[in-house]
Amino acid sequence: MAEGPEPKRRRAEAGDGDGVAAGNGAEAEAGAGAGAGAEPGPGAPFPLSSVRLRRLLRDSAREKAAFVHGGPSGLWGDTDAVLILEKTPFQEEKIEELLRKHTKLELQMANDIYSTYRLYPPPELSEIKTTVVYPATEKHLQKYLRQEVHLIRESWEDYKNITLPFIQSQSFSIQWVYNILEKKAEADRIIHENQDPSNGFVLVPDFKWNQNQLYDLYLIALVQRRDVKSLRDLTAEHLPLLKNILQEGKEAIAKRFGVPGSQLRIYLHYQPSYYHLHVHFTALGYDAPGTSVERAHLLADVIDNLVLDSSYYQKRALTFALRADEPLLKKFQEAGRV
Ligand code: M7G
Repeated sequence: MAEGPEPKRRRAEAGDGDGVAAGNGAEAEAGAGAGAGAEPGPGAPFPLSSVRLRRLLRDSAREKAAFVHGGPSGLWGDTDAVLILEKTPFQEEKIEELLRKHTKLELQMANDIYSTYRLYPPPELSEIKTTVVYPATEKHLQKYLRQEVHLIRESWEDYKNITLPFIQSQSFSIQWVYNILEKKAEADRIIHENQDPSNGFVLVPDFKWNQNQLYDLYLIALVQRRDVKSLRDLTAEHLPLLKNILQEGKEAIAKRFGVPGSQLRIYLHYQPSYYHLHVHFTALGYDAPGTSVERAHLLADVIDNLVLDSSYYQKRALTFALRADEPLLKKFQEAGRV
């Protein structure tokens, strides 16, 4: 990872109890330390302390994260919530402080030159990044539930006959995207903006990244235009837009964070979760979720493919994985395509 300016720390992300809500959309990113019993509504911190655990959807020792199905009680009613609890990466400049200021140290074992300990950090060095989706829909619960997956090979005909009608009836709300484009949410987080209605986009930190360290840098570019759902819609008409994202996105990240374009992985997901075209920018050295070959398509390759053939993505088959109980898998099974 390149050396660069330290990412700016936002107050709410530092866990000071000053929760942030992501506008009026159904999905909000909330800060920690919310007090129980706060009035519900846009901007009110989510009452984390009153959440009852309904189910552990998934946990991951590698990601050091737990995905929890919970429900707040009291004023917030009985609606479902998804909580993502995630231990944050170490920050180099905090390591000495961690060693110096630990509240307790327990020796676990000692053998020859080796010893292991349990070190308990002080509260300010033991942040847990907490993401709240509230109210959460059944689709959110399914998204985070651990399940078997199946690989689909979707032809263009499959897309038109099975996938497109399905996403038109079912897709996730993209209100959060419109909130960003209209500056109703996350306006203070915008890293770069091109306001052209056809070829412009907004670059913001992905809500998976707390911006405290560059190791797991993650930003997304959301296009201004609202008529492009996914990779499948792209033609040569969109080349100026895609080239702007690639070029200006790299420049903005180099300028703000000091990470050069050669250390960025810039890609689209197929299938995405949200059908409003967006591009992921992640640090090359970070094994970000969703970078597997069956989901990630490098933006530079997408551009080259469209230069070669404007209808490339309306011709070729695309592969992706679906979880066992996703309704789209059922549609492919009913059509005899799995
Ligand atoms: P995707 O490929 O549609 O789906 O990417 P995925 O979530 O399965 O990867 C959408 C991206 O948008 C993901 O990287 C999310 O972490 C990110 N994202 C989702 N929401 C609801 C928000 C939000 O409210 N704010 C920001 N900044 N990023 C979000």
